[in-house]
Amino acid sequence: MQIELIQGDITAQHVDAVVNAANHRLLGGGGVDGAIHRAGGPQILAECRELRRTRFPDGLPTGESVATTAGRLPARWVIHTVGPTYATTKDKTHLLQSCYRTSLAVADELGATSIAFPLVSSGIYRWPKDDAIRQALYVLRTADTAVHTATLVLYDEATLTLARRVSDERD
Ligand code: AR6
Repeated sequence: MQIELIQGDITAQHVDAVVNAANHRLLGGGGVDGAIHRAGGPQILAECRELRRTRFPDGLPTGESVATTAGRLPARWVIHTVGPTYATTKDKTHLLQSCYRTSLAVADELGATSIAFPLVSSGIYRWPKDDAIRQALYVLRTADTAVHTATLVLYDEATLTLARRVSDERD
């Protein structure tokens, strides 16, 4: 799988599937979640409500992912995932990794071959950006998936610079 690091807005990505940094309720929020629902229109929220009613009455668990169509976005699907909130007292790394892993599994089920991820948990959920990038790259580099291209979309230039630095760490 090819991994690309770019600076940009997740809602503008021309890929099969964009990932939403959602929450358990699946009913919208701030950050990426707000941007996706604003740009994608009411169809996405209607499908999220239906998912809550049918498959996830108690909400989508942390680390899990589920797809809807993408409304007015250029992508075909939105894959909603729930990142962990950061806590110094508890290591939730496996849950953050799980967001990327389960999103790729959903992409495979959909037949999506290109996917764009935001830096899950690194905004409102306060995960340190360098480690959020490290965990994302670890999963993307080791994933067993039919996805051809994964784009990690960094919101600002400083985060893109950081991502390039973290990406070079391994050698
Ligand atoms: N495109 C790409 N990246 C973005 C965009 C955008 N349009 N907007 C923000 N970012 P966050 P989380 C970056 O807070 O930490 C919501 O209320 C941002 O700078 O969107 O997982 C949900 O409903 C940061 O680096 O997601 C949940 O309640 C990264 O995307 C909660 O926030 C993720 O920031 C989830 O918090």
